[in-house]
Amino acid sequence: MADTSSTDYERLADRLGARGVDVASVERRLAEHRVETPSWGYANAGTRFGSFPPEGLPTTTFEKLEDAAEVHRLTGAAPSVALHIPWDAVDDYAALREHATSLGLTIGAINPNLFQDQRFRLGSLTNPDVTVRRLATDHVLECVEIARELGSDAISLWLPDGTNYAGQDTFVARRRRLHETLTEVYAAMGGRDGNNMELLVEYKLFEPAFYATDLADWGSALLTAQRLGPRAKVLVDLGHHAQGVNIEQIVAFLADEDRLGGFHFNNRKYADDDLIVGSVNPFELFLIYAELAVLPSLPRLTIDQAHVIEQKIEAMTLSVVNLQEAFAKALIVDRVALAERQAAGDVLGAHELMLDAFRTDVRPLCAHVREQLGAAADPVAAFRAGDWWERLGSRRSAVAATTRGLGA
Ligand code: LRH
Ligand code: MN
Repeated sequence: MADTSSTDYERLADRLGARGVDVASVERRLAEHRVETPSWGYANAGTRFGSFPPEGLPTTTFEKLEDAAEVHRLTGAAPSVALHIPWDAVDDYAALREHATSLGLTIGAINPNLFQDQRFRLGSLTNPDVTVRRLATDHVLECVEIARELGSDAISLWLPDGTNYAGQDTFVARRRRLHETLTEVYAAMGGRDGNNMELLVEYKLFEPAFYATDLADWGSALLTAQRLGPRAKVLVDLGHHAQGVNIEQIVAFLADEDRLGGFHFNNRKYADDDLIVGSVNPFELFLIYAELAVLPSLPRLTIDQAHVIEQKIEAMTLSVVNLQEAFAKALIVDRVALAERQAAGDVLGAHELMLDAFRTDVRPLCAHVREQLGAAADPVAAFRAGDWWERLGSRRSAVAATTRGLGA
């Protein structure tokens, strides 16, 4: 990223001010913008065709938090980390919570894992076998207890359940089983010691099921959330839609129903590719933020990516920067002129106002806000020039080498 000096910032602030933008309020909202990074984004990730674990990979949840703290240090906007159970299970959750606090982090949403246990072959919370449903429900209830121990206020539930062949099971029977098991989970999340934990219901069009997925789209997730109660909301993963689906419209509708619980930000060209958010379709990301910018408050903004070949901390840092820039562009849309042109039926006039904002280079503004937060003007350059390897990476790889018996 070019060196965005203070003069670039002043020039941009003047131009925006001249355009009627309240720059101070834009900076305030940018400074409040908070992203949750996923513990699994720092760990080894691959495709079914393989993985390429780099040197210095974190191997414990404690180490994953250290890398997350690096991203927060660089961007000033990533103070919480989502965990996945059992991938991040530890013996002492109080110690983990302490470690997070010592790193200036909090624990975000807790993600149960209903897709790896062999007993979930025919489903987890929807499985025809009541003993398997019991098992799956108990796993989610265990995650609720873990969330309490870690001070987390959300369970982020992705249901992989579905079928692979017509006739394998009955759609409505599965749906009834899901509502029965989720009702128990929802009840267990509420009320005690006043913390009202939120249940985030994540839908996905397909995979691992390839005929029917029980929560395949926003509609089925919304109906399920509405049936459970006000603390159940829908989570939008950008990689979980059919090609051509208008995600920003889904976001607007869910927010209008007060059921927009959060996001799993990433990007895709083909299917659930889990690439860096904004790396394939930055205009779509801008349009999603254009819907968020008019809301009284932002929902949970979590990244959910798999960094298979790229340096994981740099990838996460660039992702947070892309989200900051998308929000900044959305905040400078001339809403007054937009409403006028929409009312006047000035189709392209309205569209061009969106393009004006999207085409504005907001990097000096984001750099300025990050510096105000005590973070790096250019986080990616700061990481590349930084000493993460000396401080953390090299130590881990030395430990890994000895444990691999490769010696120094
Ligand atoms: C499923 C998913 C879900 C996670 C997993 C890591 O595709 O998006 O959110 O649990 O990825
Ligand atoms: Mn996801």
